[in-house]
Amino acid sequence: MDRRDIELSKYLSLILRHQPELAGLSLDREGWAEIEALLAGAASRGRRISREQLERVVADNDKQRFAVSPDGLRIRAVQGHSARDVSISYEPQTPPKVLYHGTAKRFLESILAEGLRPGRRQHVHLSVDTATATSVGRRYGVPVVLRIAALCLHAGGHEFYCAENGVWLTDRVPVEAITLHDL
Ligand code: HQG
Repeated sequence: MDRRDIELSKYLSLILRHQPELAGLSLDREGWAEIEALLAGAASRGRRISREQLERVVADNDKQRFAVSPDGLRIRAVQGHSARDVSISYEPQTPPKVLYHGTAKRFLESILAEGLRPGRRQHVHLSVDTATATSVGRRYGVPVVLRIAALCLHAGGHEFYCAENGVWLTDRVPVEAITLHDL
């Protein structure tokens, strides 16, 4: 993706995960927005987006962050929301034995005291591989990767969901299920 497409991806993440009102939109419970309304709302605020560019950013997105409805009329972010109106009905799934969470070293003390919490988002985000977790952690400082005993948690009653783009979600992770993964 070129610089302009990356910039649009960031704008779509902002609107479709966090602050739809910035484009005059509201999202439904499943996170969907009308594409026409999104393009019109953005245009009226001085941001011109062509349908072609939007489709390219959805298709070429490195993390496949967005999905278009089968009828081509609506768009949503597949995970990562903080918007309160959104509550996507993810299907609970059995996770792999181990999942990873990338964070910054400076958060470690707090995480090892109280476990992983969703923060402003609706879920704790987990990945199947350490490379993704490392890059997620790097966004906030010196990265550390935590190994999460996902299958044990699941057996103990914790629900896990897998978003369309392969990111795993859960409500919280207690300290007992966390070990440090050596990078
Ligand atoms: C940390 C990216 C202190 C947590 C990624 C994280 C992901 C605690 C931060 C998605 C804590 C929240 C989400 C505790 C958790 N004490 N710190 N008890 N519990 N934290 O951005 O997981 O590129 O809301 O470790 O791929 O970093 O945007 O979550 O550092 O899927 O599409 O609190 O964002 O995707 O930060 O990232 P975030 P995240 P995109």
